[in-house]
Amino acid sequence: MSRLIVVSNRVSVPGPKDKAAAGGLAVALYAALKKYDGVWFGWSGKVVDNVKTKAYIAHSDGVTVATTDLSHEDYDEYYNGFANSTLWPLFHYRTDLAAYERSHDKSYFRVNARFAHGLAPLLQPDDLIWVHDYHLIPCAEELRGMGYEQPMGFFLHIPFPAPQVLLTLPNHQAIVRALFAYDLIGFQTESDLQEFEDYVLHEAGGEVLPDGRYAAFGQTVYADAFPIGIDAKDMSEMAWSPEAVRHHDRMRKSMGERKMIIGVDRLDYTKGLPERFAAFERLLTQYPENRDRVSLLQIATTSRADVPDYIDIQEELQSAAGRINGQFADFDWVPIRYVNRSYPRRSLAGLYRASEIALITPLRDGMNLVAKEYVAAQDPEDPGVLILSRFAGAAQQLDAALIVNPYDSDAVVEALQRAMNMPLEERCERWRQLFDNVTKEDVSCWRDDFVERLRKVSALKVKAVEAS
Ligand code: GDG
Repeated sequence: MSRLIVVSNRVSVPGPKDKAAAGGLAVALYAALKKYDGVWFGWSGKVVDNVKTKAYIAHSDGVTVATTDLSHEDYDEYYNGFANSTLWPLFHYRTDLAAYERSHDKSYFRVNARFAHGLAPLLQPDDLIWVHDYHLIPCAEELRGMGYEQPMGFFLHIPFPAPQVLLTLPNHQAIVRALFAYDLIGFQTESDLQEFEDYVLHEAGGEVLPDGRYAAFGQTVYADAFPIGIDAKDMSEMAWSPEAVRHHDRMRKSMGERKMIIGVDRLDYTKGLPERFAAFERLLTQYPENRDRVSLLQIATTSRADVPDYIDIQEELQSAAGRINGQFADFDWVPIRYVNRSYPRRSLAGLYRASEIALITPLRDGMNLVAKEYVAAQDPEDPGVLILSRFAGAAQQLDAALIVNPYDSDAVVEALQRAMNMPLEERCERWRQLFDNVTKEDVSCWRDDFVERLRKVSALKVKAVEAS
């Protein structure tokens, strides 16, 4: 059996026993690495003065963990620069925020080359390589340039933008060409796949071959949608763990008879938080009976705190929450509980279960795992209502949610009003459909589908080479 090599910007090894500390994705990837005697390669999280190409190696549970550092220049220009200030906003349709610097573009390719050089000595001929996300698109192209022919797959966790948006990126062609060095590209949704296809056909002068491969830049690649899932069983169980029960009870006690709307997001301008606060404010204005009847708990974990746009969004939200609370709060009721910290996963599971409504309204999101976690954590006897943005990848699977356009404040208010008053029977019916999807299409299913498909397409490639 071939080994699995996972390459991602950050390596996130779950603790020896405590699954609850790590996210479902890290646990699922790690489980596969254990099964296939694998290697996890990525950035150590350290920024140092002198970077060595040779990776640091550690072993844990039969998994080889290989990490490399970044220099200060790499961190500024590759990580904060091209990855998080160019590709991230642009792939989320925020051309207004996407900054482009040729020097950052160069650094992006340079760091990818160094990752490839760090990984290369660890590779064996029949390894299967799976690269993750927008930080590392050129990784396979670098490895191919060095003569490595192993099967290589790439999964994009964020949306693939419409061609007209992608064209605003001066080096769009180099980025898409780099994708063609893989054997298989995985997108979150069919819509992302469609945008990729449009680019290949109409911008790269490529074609779709009869066997489904995409051909362009003198190369071919398979591509498909592999919607990522969560470890639903684990999240359902976690919602009844002692820590979850404690948080559930504490929150219910603090609310009395009132209802709670929950939002959990990394503090990021793609998550639609100012628009969410504005919609909640409008709910209190248009339907005053909701005052003193409902609160919004917004947990927003700080991320990328040294990118200026992230500082701006933090300030904007603090001031919006302060203004709305100043206008509507009473001595024993605060409309918005805005919390800038992160909670252990078990606590989060309890808070999900204690909330009657989840308001998940990103302006764009590759998938959105919080929507799925909320569903998994509900009490089947008395489930809450999920309100979900149509621009989250998850909306393409979770259509039994109340699907909203986050730019349409009135529509969000109507959905909130509907959720506040939804009878138990309808809540159960909707939740059952959502839960079935979340459990069936879980993270192991996503992982195994991708790895299996990568195996298949690379076997086809070998056959084609032998036949020629
Ligand atoms: C990217 C794509 C795609 C949040 N606060 C806390 C906490 N979290 C956890 C959530 C969830 C994860 O972080 C966030 O995942 P999302 O999917 O919502 O969003 P991104 O971070 O933007 O992830 C996204 C994903 O990759 C996977 O492909 O779905 O579209 O943007 O698991 O629970 N976890 C803990 N405490 C917190 O306070 N422990």
